[in-house]
Amino acid sequence: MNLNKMLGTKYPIIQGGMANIATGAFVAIVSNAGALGLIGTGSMNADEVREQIRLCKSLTDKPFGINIMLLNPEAEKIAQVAIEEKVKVVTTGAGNPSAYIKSWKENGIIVIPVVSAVVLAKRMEQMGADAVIMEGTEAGGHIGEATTMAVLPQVVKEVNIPVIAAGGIATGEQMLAAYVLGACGVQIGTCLLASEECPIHQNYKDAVISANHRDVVVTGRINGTPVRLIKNNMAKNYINLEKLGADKTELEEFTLGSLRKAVFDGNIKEGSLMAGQVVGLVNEIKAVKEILDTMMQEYNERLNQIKAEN
Ligand code: TUI
Repeated sequence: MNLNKMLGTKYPIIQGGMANIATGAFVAIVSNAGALGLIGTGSMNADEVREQIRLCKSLTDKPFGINIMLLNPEAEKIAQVAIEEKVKVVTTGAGNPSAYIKSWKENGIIVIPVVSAVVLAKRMEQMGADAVIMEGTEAGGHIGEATTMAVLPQVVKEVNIPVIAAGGIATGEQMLAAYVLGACGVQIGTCLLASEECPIHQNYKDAVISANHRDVVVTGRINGTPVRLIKNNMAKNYINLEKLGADKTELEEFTLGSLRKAVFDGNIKEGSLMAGQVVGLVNEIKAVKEILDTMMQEYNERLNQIKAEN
């Protein structure tokens, strides 16, 4: 499957719908640069989502979508806003979107759930999803257990819909690897944090640029909401709270509240600096367009090099 044909994009690249980060304005920049931007509706309410969709429409005539984080209590209302606002693409995360897929499809929306295991990918295919994004545990934010390398090909083998790879992808070489494993496109997040246009605090960007892969850790392994982020005071406190038996809701609120501290206040000690294991490859701030163009150029160069050498 050609993802550009399915989505109407220039590049088969989707920008992850990062909560509190991927605003309508940022998404328009990403879509104008050739990828599919996704508004990260995270913990927004339905009115805020509508506002961001309208803002994005006013800034681009290129295709874009929204990501619905299913732990959001407003998820059902946001699912309806997507229909009312005629959003082209909906992706979902952190849960099972089965209840909404039929009505999205009846309204002509392209539905692409994010999954982190083969079983959910199969269920999404049965429910009528157009494609799935297989997100490996290398990713930043809320994650599953499976790696991109080991489980992406298992998803490709088990479903007949297109599979997009996420988690561990920041370069054209990694994108090519995902294609070799059967993906027809990639979703990226961490490398876009280090863009000039990304609306996060400069301190967050600086932390991403200076971090290496051992600086990211996973909180929430005990309570069942694993989140990958850059290690700091907050992460250490969280892991301690967990060990003391804090309940899941308390910890989820703690994480979402601290994401805002990182994104808006630049509080790198107490904020939740969500990022994936690829941070070690992200070492400078570039324009979104340059990040995307470079990725495609690397992809083509490595592909040609492999062909020439064999
Ligand atoms: O959703 C993400 N990444 C996120 S969401 C987020 S906001 C948040 N903050 C604190 C706690 C929770 C969320 C930050 N990063 N990625 C997509 C993703 N979806 N990864 C894993 C999953 C997933 C997990 C379980 C998808 C489906 C699923 O289904 C469980 C079921 O019901 O079968």
